[in-house]
Amino acid sequence: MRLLVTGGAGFIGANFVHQTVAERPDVRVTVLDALTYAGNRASLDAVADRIDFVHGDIADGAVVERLVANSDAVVHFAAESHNDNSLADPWPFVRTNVVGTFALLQAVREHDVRYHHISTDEVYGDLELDDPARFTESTAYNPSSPYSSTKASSDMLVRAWTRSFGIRATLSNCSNNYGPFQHVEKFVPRQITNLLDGVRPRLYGQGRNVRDWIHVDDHNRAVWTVLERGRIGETYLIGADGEVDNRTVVAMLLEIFGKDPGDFDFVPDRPGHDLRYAIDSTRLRSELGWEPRYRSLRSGLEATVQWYRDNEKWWRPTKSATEAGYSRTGQ
Ligand code: NAD
Ligand code: TDX
Repeated sequence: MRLLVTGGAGFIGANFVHQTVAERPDVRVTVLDALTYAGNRASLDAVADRIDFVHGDIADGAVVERLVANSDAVVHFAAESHNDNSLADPWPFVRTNVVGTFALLQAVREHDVRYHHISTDEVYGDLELDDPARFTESTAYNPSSPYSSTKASSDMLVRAWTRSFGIRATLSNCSNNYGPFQHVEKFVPRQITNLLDGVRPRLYGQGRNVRDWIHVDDHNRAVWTVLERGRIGETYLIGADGEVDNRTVVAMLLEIFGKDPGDFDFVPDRPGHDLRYAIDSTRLRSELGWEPRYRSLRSGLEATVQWYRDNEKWWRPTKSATEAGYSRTGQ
């Protein structure tokens, strides 16, 4: 099988490529990645001689057409992915997430190639902290941020291309991922690398916002499950029952580092900050038999802390520019 992976030099995409190369010798992987600030060639060093890497833009119709024509399936991870950046400058989000997805859809339509679309639970907006509800595949779309609205837009394009043009597509919407190779702008690696640098973790607002954490390897195993056994045209929510508020995550990290639980700072809140995300992944579990392997956030975080300790060479070059960006908003 020839598999085109967009965004394979990013966090989830790189972990997907590692998992695929390790577990599926019959799959020939080609990565298409623009190597934006979020992409890192070094994330693929360990598999470099077992994959093909193309440095290119998913919004470039000619490149996309050529690569899709030579593939049996596409898994589309490439995106602008950070909410805070989307508030400062939304255009790259519209361009990559909407126009880029459009280019891929046109190509898979033209060449009748199987397509799996990676999306987020943020398309559903947020839930109240005390609401017993969780998101399901039939929850109405209600995105809050420029980032989530462009992801919602791309999901809508996929659904329309499936119905109107009969493309062979599936979608998955996953909750917050953590694990190796995540950019230091994101919550978990930002706090881990701060702690490694002797800097106090920084919580937006009151730190009460809840995210539904899943280890990136569990997400990627679910993606393979849907790619192989998902029903064409269907959406599957991916989540591992990992609801925790941000304060608790920081408390766990402080404990792992042997620090006082009060050793953190509150910083200005994110405008429009979604309160809570929560995934009901019953369809994925009961129809396709997927189960997460990481059962405890605490032990998953311990392993992630160890990865950042062991891989300073990977994250150090991006740390100071990322923190300089945050200092502009006092965050
Ligand atoms: P990331 O920002 O770490 O990586 C994105 C990758 O896409 C980078 O390698 C970047 O260079 C590449 N890219 C960006 N624009 C491109 C373009 N125009 N052409 C080609 N490549 C381009 O993102 P991530 O956290 O790995 O997220 C991957 C996907 O998973 C995204 O679609 C995101 O919406 C989705 N998702 C992420 C999470 C999460 O917790 N991180 C949760 C659910 C869904
Ligand atoms: O320093 C911080 N302090 C803090 O309190 C940072 C960077 C974040 N936060 C909060 C904001 C969120 O409530 O932590 C939570 C997680 O923040 P992010 O890592 O920025 O993730 P989030 O906005 O929840 O979105 C993530 O999950 C869904 C990914 O970035 C998206 O790509 C994905 O779709």
